[in-house]
Amino acid sequence: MLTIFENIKHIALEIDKAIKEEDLGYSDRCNATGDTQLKLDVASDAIIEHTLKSNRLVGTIISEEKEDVMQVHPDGKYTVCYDPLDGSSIVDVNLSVGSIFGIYEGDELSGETLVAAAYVVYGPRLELVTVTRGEPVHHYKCDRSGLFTSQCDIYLNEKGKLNAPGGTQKNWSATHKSFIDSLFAEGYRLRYSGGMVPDLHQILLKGGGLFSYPGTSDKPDGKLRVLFEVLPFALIFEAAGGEAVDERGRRLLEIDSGHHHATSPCFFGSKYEISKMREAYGIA
Ligand code: P6P
Repeated sequence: MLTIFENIKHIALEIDKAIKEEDLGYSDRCNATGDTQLKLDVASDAIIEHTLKSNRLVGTIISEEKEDVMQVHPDGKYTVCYDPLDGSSIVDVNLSVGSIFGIYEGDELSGETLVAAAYVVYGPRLELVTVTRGEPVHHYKCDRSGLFTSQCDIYLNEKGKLNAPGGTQKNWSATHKSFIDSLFAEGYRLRYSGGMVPDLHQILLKGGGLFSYPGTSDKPDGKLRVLFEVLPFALIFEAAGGEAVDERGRRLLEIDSGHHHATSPCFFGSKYEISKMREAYGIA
């Protein structure tokens, strides 16, 4: 496992360089869900594929940017699902973006087989967060020599102050709108950039709050992908002492992951905010 985290450090340095040096324009290709790919999406995907293929522990890789599953090493123990450059559409306005990795044991991909997760933040500083099931959430900052130096482990407070409400507000349910408004009425601060990685990283480092991407009238199953985005952050938030649930209040790590590109409504937060969500949604 650790060598996969070492691979991710190398990937982080390579993609960070690509973001700063390469063309931000669109390619002539679409991804698995029909979005036109940026040249950076394609470059980031290629960097990750090339690097993970060198690791014999990796049996299979699945990219959010590709339809097909890629067999790498037949005796490899892990399947790595990744979103190469999440939020890439905000790179051109110089906002932070990230890469997200879910490391699953075997070929059965679910919250139960997710044994580790990691994300990289490409921001003013290059940062990495990793977790192995049952262990604390580790945080690293990259120094000028390209070394990832360990910071304090990440823990969420019982209650936070930040509210990151995703999705088009005119398409929210009345229940969701009333819940989000109730947090603002309690004095929560709006913190939403449109990049899942920096928005969740901020809540983790600031000790808590709520990130939500609900089912909406235009996207009833939400927008965020289960294998590549939702489950990795669910493992991280639970390891940090928070909760990660769907719109029925079920632990995201226990939902049926469905097909590879399935999405799910998702709520990530400190315990207080998730209890308020359950109350607002009428969940026991
Ligand atoms: P909306 C970026 O496109 C992304 O997949 C996530 O990084 C982000 O949290 C979400 O979509 C933003 O979506 O609909 O709120 O703009």
